[in-house]
Amino acid sequence: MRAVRLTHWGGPPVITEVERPEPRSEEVLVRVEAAGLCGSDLHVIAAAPGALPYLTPFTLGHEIAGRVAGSGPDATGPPTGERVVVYGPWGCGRCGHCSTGAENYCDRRPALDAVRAGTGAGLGRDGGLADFVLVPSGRLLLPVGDLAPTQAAPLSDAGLTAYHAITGIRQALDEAGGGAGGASVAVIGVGGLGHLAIQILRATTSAQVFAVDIRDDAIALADDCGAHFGTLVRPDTADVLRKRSGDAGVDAVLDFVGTSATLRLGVSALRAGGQLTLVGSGGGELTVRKPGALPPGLRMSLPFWGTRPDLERVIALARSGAVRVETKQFPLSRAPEAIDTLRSGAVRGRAVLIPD
Ligand code: FEH
Ligand code: ZN
Ligand code: ZN
Repeated sequence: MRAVRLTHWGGPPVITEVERPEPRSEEVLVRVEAAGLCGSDLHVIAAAPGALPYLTPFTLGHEIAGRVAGSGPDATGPPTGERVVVYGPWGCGRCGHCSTGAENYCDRRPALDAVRAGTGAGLGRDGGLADFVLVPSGRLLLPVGDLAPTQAAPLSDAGLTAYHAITGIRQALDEAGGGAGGASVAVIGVGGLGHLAIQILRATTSAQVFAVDIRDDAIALADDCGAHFGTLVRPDTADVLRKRSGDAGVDAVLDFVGTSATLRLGVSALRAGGQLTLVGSGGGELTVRKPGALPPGLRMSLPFWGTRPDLERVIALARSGAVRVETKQFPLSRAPEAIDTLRSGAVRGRAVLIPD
């Protein structure tokens, strides 16, 4: 089978012919029908030797949809032929967090990384930029019904991460809902995650949604996704957002970029007691000091990926038609081109690769 593999740190991903894995014990083999590309893939590809607790070579791809193609004798989960998405954070499956489906916060992650077990598919373990992917357990597979695979795959990472980030601001939105204009949320970065966050906010909250990006076509996408207002980044963007929110400031900011500039913009637009959620891995920094310039009562969170119950909910939203993924599709054979296109910022929505 073909697999897009990181053969050594600092090298380019290479489409390689490898043995199709045989599922044993609880393992399940999935025939990949679509696999999304993520900004984190770019970070993994660019990582210096030793920066990540993963051993090369391994196959990339942590945003996967396909059909169950076989399973080991002790496997559970969806039957052969069922179309599924892969829940990507592969935890120990037994600790306090994993037992509630929050394998994204597995208590044993350091120990798993120490034995080079990796974060999950495409993140130290062989992932789904391939014809097949081997999943450690059927508990990591969620059925998607009649969703197209190119719509389903992005839900497992972009959709799940956006949904989980929004669960963390619901309290701030509920507390603010009684205000004059109701609650308001700024979505900074309208890419693969941001465009889905806008749709999830519109489908599950009554908040006013304001989108911010540096690209005209991203602001147009935000509008298509139901944002009440969109603006390019300008020197006065924080003031523009504060005015839009009724002068007090927005109740929550979802920063899907995560640079020092977007963090500064976020806290400048927030009202007192507001919630800043840092999702993007832009490597930005924010000085937290008292006394200081941050809004009083600031609440901050750094969510990571999402839980299995979150993924069930975002699949249900997509199946209801409330969430639709904007995709730019590539055949698997053009994976290097897809990666370069993502890196150049030229992907509107999410890049998805399809085994050709
Ligand atoms: C995965 C692994 C490591 C860092 C970040 C991520 C995200 O892409 C998951 O959504
Ligand atoms: Zn990702
Ligand atoms: Zn665990």
